[in-house]
Amino acid sequence: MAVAARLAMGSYGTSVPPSTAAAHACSAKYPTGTSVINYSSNVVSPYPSHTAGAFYGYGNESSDAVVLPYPHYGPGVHAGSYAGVSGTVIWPYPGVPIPTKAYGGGNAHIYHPPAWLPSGQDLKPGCSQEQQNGGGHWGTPDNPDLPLPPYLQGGHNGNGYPWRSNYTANSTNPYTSWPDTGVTRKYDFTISAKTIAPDGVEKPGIVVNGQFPGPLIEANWGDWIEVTVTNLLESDGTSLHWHGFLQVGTPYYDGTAAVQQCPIAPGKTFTYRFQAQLYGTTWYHAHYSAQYSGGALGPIVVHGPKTQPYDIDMGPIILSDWYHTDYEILVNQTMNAGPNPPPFSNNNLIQGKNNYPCANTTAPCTPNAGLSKFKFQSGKKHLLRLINTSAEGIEKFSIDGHQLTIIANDFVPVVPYTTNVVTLGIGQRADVIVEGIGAEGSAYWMRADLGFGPPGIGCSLSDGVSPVALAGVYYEGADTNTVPTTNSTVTSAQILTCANDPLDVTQPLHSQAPPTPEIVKDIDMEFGSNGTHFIWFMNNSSFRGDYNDPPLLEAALGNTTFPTEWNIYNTGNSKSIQLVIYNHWPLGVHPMHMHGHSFYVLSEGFGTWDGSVTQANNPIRRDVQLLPPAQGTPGNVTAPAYLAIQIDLDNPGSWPFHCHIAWHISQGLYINILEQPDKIAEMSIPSDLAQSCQDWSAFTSTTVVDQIDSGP
Ligand SMILES: [Cu+2]
Repeated sequence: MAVAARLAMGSYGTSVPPSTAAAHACSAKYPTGTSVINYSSNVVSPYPSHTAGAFYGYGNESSDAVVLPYPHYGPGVHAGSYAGVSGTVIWPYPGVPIPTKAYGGGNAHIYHPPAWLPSGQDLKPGCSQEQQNGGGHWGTPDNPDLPLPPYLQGGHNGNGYPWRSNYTANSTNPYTSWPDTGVTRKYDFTISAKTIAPDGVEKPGIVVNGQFPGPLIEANWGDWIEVTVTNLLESDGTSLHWHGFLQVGTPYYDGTAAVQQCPIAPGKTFTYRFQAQLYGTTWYHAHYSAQYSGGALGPIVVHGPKTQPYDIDMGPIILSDWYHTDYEILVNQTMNAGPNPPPFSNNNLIQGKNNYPCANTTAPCTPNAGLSKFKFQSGKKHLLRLINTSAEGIEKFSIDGHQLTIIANDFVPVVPYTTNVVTLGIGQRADVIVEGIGAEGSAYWMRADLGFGPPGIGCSLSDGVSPVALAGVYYEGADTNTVPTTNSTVTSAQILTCANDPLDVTQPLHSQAPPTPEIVKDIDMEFGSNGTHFIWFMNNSSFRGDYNDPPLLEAALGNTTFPTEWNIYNTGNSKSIQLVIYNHWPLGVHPMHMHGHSFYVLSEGFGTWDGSVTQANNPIRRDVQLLPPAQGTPGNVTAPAYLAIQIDLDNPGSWPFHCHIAWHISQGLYINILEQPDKIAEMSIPSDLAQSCQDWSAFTSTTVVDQIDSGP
């Protein structure tokens, strides 16, 4: 009997969800594929150290001939060297040409790179905020700064801070004690389908409150956050996950469909309520199939102790790769990958915006749709809260001429360190302080680069047309339509380093040594065919969930016997587990994410882990870490890559551990840690969980849900 029936209660309404798709167009339509403008300015590479014409495929600007970056590569394995970066191009799809295009595409010369401006145009946007992003304020120059003093009103203010001053970044163990302010921050969200044009190209998006990116959730450390989510999609379920939150005591509100809850049925509402037990920068996103890649995501800021001085909190900066195709089509393509390649992204966005060279698409496209803009102040310190919300890509973030001081990775404040480029895998965050070194009236480029390069050398699967997102940084007095003319000092070698910074570069501010683990578990990660599809296997089992039967709710009923394909690792009452993940596939970097925990990163490397720990008395902690590809080539792997992590098992629940590449979740690169099931069975589960399963069960009894992927 399904879990919904056994948790049965309440009745199912019959309301029909309204259609939210609306007619939509930006102001200035460009006749795509026509009108070649004679453009005589020099086309410059976005990175000076790239050889124009070689790496990014700049052609002879006086003719139409724009060459592919590596036209001689057919299927197979090739050694290559690009502007000082050498590596192996791996293309395992026989008979299929590498679908990578030249930077700017075939008509690159009619746009002024790097921002794809038609000749003579400045940065006055061609789209309204409503047309481009469905409303909201992300990326506009008046994008509000966050409050000073750096926390919200409400709570125990008598002692100076709402979370009381005896809770600090250095001395408080953030995983065992946190304040309770008694304040609840309430939000109402709808999830709906809507045509948006983040880069000027219209596409069917999935949006939160009509916007992409969705609205900001803001709270103080120790506050409660309550979000009421209504699903306005016509025929799809949904759920929202609150990335990085511990959810101690509320594991049923973690928001993973088919794991902790049934999906929210069309027309139905579900209320999440959880405490901000950690503080810093994070995001929420749909955790139902690859829905978030269509836009169902937004940022979260939890104000906590200020660990370093800064003057202005610029708020979240959301970085994401972007696809011009609807997410369900991309998931279908992914699930049929193997003989065919997986999807390649079409663009990259900062705050949900970038321009696009419209001649490369047949979809309605507005050139110079509008870049994001940020106002800086000379001599001031700016806090930037970077978040990689991509479906597939690694983001390399920089601001021309500026140094970036990292003060937190994910939800973990760290001893500050300075760099000129920040690397973020999907789901990773970095809080960085940037000194306002610019003069009054000056303008600089901010860049987010997908680390574009040939497969096996590049960091992301971009089609190559527009792998760099641009935004303008304007100092006081500057005209915010000015086109910056600055260059990047980030080198090709840095851009094509597809890994997090070395483990010994930083240390958590709150020092913690991992205990001797009670459980040590190796997980072998393989890519291969199950007979019909090419998918991922974790210890020979590819995850596939059941939307009608979440294991957390089964555990709450005392049942701990599960189908093999749910990939459940029951750790019983053990206190800690060491997971050593061995990646045996030589293509692609995997951002491995754990729910309900920040994990210790013990070690990373190739071959077999020898048990040595980097910074053993205080290893880095975070909730996502990049796992590199195996060494060698398909069919001839010479050494697996490994990532050794450790988790304190102090949080009863069913916690996903998975790769955060949306397509890899679909393909089953996913396990669940079932932690302290005895305690889960003693929890009282709020009745809205059962109601949600009843609603989903009723919906699926009349509508066949085509579960084309693993589920969550
Ligand atoms: Cu992956």
